[in-house]
Amino acid sequence: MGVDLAGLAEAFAAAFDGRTPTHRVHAPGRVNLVGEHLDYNDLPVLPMALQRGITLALRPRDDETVRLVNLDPAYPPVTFEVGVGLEPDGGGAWGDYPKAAARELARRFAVYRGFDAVVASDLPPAAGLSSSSALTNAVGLALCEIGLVGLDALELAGVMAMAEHFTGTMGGGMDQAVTLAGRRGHAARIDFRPLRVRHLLVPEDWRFVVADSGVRAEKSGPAQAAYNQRRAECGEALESLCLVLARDGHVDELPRSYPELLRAVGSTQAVLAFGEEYLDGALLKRFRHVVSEAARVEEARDALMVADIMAFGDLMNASHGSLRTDFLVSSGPLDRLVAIALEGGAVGARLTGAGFGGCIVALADAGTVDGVVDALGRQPPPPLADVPVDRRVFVAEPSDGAVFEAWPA
Ligand code: NG1
Repeated sequence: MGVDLAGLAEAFAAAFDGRTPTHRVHAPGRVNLVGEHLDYNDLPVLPMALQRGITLALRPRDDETVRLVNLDPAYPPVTFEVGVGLEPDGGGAWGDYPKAAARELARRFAVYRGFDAVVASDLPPAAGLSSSSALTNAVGLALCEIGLVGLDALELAGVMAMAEHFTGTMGGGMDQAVTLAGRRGHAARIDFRPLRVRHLLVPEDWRFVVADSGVRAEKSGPAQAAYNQRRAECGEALESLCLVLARDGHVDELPRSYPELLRAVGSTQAVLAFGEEYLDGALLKRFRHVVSEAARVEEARDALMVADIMAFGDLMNASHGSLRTDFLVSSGPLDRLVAIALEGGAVGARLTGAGFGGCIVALADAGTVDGVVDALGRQPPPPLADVPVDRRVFVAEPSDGAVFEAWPA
């Protein structure tokens, strides 16, 4: 895999009157190792940027027009003017992601200058590897550089996280932060409000294997509604529990976020016990996932720092169980891939990203990783039966965040 730059330059010339690109932008996808559906609850997460992502070959223009030609013919060309009046096309249109970046940057920084670009990707789309954020961030970074807006990676990540709500998905800020600020060889421990990234070295002999289920979790139809519903349920659970705890004098002040609740009550176990006492049904399940997953992120950070691969694997397994039974975002195909990875020798495996489809991530060491890749490769999920193995299973390399640079001569 990887993007062929000569091919991109040729495609650029073919699309834009024989001209040559002047710049390359690359924004990586990401795989989340643990901490799912926590970012929009203001709780820390632990993803890493991938060696695969979105690449743009581009040339700035002197007006506000953006013209994008995607190398994948499934995505028709898109043209728009940078400005505050941009509206989403809806229905999962791929052009909504670049427009999201352009509208937000026009609104906040009065950028106007557009560009022509050819877009290439070596990420599977809608697979929980954050191809949509990679595209939004690549365009956002390009507009900032061309428009001389001096934001650092995390400032831009905060802006892009809000920008992406334009598409209708009320996501958190994980994808934008790791895509822009990831570091080669490291996972990123990301905190929110305020947004902060700490880079944690991934032990040299750990291997994270990504495998695609072939079930697309398009954030346009049901997956978007289900995602937004989960977010709303997490908020409702928090609010109703905090009101009861304040009313009954268990906390001095009304907590207004999950981190505030955890701080006010003092321990994960006590917060979970209050949840069991005062919540029920779907709200209890969503709450239990969020609070227990937050504890797993802390334990996973510790396991990473002392290179305890078995402990990290156990936490991934527990995360998957919680996402399956309490958060209800797994599926038969994802559960099957997790089982295959474990039978193949992985020490842990879980769905990664929002769920509903997409990919799993499994952990193995350097000595056993080939067995895991073989097991996953040998048993393709039915929608991917004819897809080459390197397009559905690969070993993730912790990679750097996005770059904007002169077109390589
Ligand atoms: P993916 O897997 O890319 O759909 C989504 C959200 C994240 C996060 C995860 C679940 C967007 C852009 N991304 O990611 O913020 O909430 O789900 O942990 O909405």
